[in-house]
Amino acid sequence: MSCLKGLFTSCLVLASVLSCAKAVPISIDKTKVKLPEEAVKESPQSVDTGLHYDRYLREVIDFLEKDQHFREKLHNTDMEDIKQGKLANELDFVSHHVRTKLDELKRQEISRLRTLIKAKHGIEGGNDIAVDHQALLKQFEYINHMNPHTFQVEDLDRLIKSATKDLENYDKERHEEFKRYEMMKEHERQKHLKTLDEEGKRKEEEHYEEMKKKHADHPKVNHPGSKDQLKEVWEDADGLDPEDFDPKTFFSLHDTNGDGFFDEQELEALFTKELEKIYDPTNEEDDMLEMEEERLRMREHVMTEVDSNKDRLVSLDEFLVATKKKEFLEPDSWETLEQNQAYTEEEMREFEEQLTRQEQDLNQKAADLQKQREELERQQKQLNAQKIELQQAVEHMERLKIQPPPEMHLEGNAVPESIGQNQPLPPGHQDIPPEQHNVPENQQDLGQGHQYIPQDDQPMLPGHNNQPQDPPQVPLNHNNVP
Ligand SMILES: [Ca+2]
Ligand SMILES: [Ca+2]
Repeated sequence: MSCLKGLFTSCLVLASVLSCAKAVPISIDKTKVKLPEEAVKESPQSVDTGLHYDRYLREVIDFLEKDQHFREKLHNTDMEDIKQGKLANELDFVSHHVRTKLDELKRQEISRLRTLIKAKHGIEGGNDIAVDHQALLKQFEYINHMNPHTFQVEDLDRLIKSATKDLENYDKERHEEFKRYEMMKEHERQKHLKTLDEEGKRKEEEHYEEMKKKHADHPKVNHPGSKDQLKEVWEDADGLDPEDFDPKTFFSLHDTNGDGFFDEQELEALFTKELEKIYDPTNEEDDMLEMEEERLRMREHVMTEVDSNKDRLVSLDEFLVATKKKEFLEPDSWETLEQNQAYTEEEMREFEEQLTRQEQDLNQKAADLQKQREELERQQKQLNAQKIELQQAVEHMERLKIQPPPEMHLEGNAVPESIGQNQPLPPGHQDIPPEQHNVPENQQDLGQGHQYIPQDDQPMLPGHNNQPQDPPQVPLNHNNVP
């Protein structure tokens, strides 16, 4: 939310990008400009439409502007025809050099999108799933993906239509986001109230109402775009005599990039003076995000009243026509933002439900994670136990290497006597049923109590003295002790 202002104040319409090849200085408060000369001296900054493909859009327009034929067509085609795709057809007549450049720009843009998709995919953790780049690229409607190597009429047409559509929805999205911000603010307030006792609650509510009242108490706000409003700018910001107010001079003073139009940013800058009457960043009761919403409302209002050809730009002619209307000379009072709640009760209820669902989802995920953690801990314990067993077995083997091995008559599965019943066995050890013991076949039918004595012809282990021991050794196995 905090980036709202930065993001949105840099927004400019496609129309202005198309109409003015020169860049617009954006971050200057035009109401603070004392003399027009100062504004002209400002080094121009890049226009940012706020669209994610802003750079591509601007580069395409910049190159097209270099073509004389196209430039002429661009300036002589009205916005409606541009939207209808008439301008895009002119691409067939631009020079080979410009076409080659556009092909290159498109390839770069596709490559950028691929990188984006890849990065996003990486973040989401799908490492070994094959990515269908072609399918994912299709979501970017402003590019024709059927011919990824060349820029054609279809590409220009898509770019213009997407940018127009996206920009038209831009304000709408801003309003929606602002509404969510306000509802979240109310949600947090209610949540805080619930943590308080009766006395605390009463005090908090009292304070809230007091702040609301304080915020609503401000000097009269002029109707945006009215003579009174512009005259205040003329007098306070431009330092000129109100008696000399002249619309034409006013227009050239505040058309800061000198392109003959008021674009959205130039218009918004005119409202700073009015907004300062309502909002002060040092006041607890003034929310600066609300101020930006108010600025947007003012700009939309003026555009609706003055921009008669709907190209999202106010030409000098449009402006002068507006200054003769009744709304300019005797406007209604302006209803400020706080006079209307940003959301309805129904919207708030839906918002709360949505929050509850999100909370439940989160809780479920937390529970699942806890389960996974417990399972991992259990597996870890098991592994540790196995490790200890293995270690003991290895240590035991080491001891066997140092001690002279006891008499053995088993090959392969011989287990030394010193292994007691309770000692751990090496992993993989299997108890051997008595009948499978490696006793020579001819000895197996001997009666109980018979103890096997190694035969002379059996290989002796080193150090073996070939004498029967007393008591003689029995192949010991922890479950084989009589
Ligand atoms: Ca301008
Ligand atoms: Ca216009």
